[in-house]
Amino acid sequence: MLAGTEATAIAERVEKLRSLLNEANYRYYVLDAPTLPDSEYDGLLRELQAIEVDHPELLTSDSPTQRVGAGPVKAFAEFGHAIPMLSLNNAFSEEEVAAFDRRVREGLDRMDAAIEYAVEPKFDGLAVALHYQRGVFVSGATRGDGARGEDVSANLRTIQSIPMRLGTESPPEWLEVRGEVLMLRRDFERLNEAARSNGEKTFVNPRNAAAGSLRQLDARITARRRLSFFAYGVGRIEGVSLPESHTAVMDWLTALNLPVSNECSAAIGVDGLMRYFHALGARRDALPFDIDGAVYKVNSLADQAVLGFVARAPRFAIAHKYPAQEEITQVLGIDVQVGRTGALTPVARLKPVFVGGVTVTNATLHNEDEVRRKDVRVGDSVIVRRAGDVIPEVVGVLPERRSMRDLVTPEFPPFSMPSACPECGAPVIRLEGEAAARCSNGLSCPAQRKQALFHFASRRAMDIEGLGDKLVEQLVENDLIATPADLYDPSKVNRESLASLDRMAEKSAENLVQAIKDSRSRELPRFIYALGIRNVGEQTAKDLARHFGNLDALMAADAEALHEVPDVGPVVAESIRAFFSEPHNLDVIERLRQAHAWKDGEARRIAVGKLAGKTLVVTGTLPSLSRDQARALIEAEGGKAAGSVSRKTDYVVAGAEAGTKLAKAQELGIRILDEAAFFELIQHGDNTQ
Ligand code: D41
Repeated sequence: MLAGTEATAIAERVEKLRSLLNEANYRYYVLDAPTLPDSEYDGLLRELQAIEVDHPELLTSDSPTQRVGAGPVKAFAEFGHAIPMLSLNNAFSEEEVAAFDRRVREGLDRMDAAIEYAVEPKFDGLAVALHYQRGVFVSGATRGDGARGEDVSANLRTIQSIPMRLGTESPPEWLEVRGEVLMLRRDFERLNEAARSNGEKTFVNPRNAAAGSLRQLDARITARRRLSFFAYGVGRIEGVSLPESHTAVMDWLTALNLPVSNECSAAIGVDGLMRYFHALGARRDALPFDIDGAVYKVNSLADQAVLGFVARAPRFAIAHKYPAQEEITQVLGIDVQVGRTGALTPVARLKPVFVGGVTVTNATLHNEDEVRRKDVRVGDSVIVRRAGDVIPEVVGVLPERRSMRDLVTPEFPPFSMPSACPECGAPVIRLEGEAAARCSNGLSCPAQRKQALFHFASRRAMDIEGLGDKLVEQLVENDLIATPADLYDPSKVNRESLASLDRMAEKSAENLVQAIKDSRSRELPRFIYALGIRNVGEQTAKDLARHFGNLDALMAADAEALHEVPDVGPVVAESIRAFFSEPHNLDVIERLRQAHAWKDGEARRIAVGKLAGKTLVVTGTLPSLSRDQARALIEAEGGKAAGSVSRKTDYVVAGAEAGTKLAKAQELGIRILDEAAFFELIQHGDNTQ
């Protein structure tokens, strides 16, 4: 036993350390605004750990040292919810939202009123309840079936944004906070990255990763997984009275240091709900976490009480869902497609499934390693994802369904890449360090020839209207054309030869001849892009055209000259050099030159404009300009609008919700402009240097 004064001093130090660490944690994980350097945090934590080891009587369950996770348990204890955790009814359309609003107005007998709603994201995670007794976290549980869940207190303690003590001097006797546990996308990527490099199985999406991590019997594993929590309501409450509205409750929880998403807001009437729904939907892909809809709640708690419940869902709330971005379907077969550059892409043929707003029948499997890693086989049940306008992909298989399948059909072998090109039979090669296996036959492979031609004619390249994939296929298969230059050869492509093709009326033949004519003298950037040089996309094509001014200068450029172009690194430079070393390509270009297929610049473009020679990156949402508009302004002033921040960047124009690009700019000490400063720069140039 210690002498009284010394014991008091130690206890006070422990208290002090805990409150410093809790505060630092809160600032780091909830406010996203760290104030204490990591090294100091670690020092304080170690000091606290040392005292707790020497004085075990001072150890408490809410100590910051307890977040590392307790040892494994055999099973979770059952946890009965004092107040049942209800479920939410869903709406999938504006009509269903309007019907919900009508039922609310009827239920409140205020048919002509515009109702105020609290609006919030529908987090795609797991519902949990956190219990605080006199401000200290005492237990927490999953929702389970709503009446009883699992006691996952030890796991919840490891979630850094969940306070172990509420941020108040006068805590309520009891507070049950309800919310959603999820994994941020960046933490999910990091977790899968680590799993991949260790040859372990990856998670198919952040939701599964969050569920798998929270329900670990060994909380030390949960601690390493980095989960997040957002509050969306309260349950059992004692010793305090709630404010009058849901939004005020959320503000109160915020003041208690609980994490509340800043996407939470209020809206009036169906119009207000729909505006929120669309605005949130537009930002959906840019949010740091997955959501599957928006949740609307009658804001007045008194009105909520009047409305009450039907069955197990409240009448005062509804979840308005976005079209699902992921669905389960079955793999009917795995094809291998040959792309423009000869890359072989395995593609899953799927039982048709409605996902992300369209019916999907094919999904990319990216490359050989991806198929192997996910071990996708014919007959498997798979999760297909289509987010935004991205090509649908297979994110993973549901292995538990494979064992069921094995009972009825024989096992399918693991996928392997063919050794010969499925289109031309040439050997398939895979260079060291490359993910893609390729057909070695170049433009002698009809598939590559078709893709090259299709790309050449595409809208953002030479823009030859009417020359789609079906027509290109016929032209190549009937040996009318083999290269883009043949398009401009009237002895090959003319009204008669075109009209002889299947499903080609005279009028459309005439239109195509005209469209080919119209495509002559396209500007250099389009032409460079149309050539289909590996690793040269639209932006790089623009950069090259701007830098070299004409095609001859580009063709003559050695690696060193190419490196002077912003954003051109060794890989791109090598692709360009390889392309222009190929005799076949030189021959085609010469014929295109004679056909006047493009308009060359006179010489290197003279740098003019307020931003000449400057590289800018636009990130986040600007108050009035769209990102494309900002880019256009930069280019009009002779500047370069780059996609990523590097040491070559001169300015970063940052709007709301700017993320990693802004952080990187700050790290590199790059000048950061808001929209107003950007306008100032465009109008008056940089006056500060
Ligand atoms: O983000 C969510 N997933 C969310 C779920 C939310 N924002 N609010 C919710 N509100 C409720 C009520 C209105 C019943 C308190 C919910 C859920 N419930 C919920 N989560 C899982 C089942 C129900």
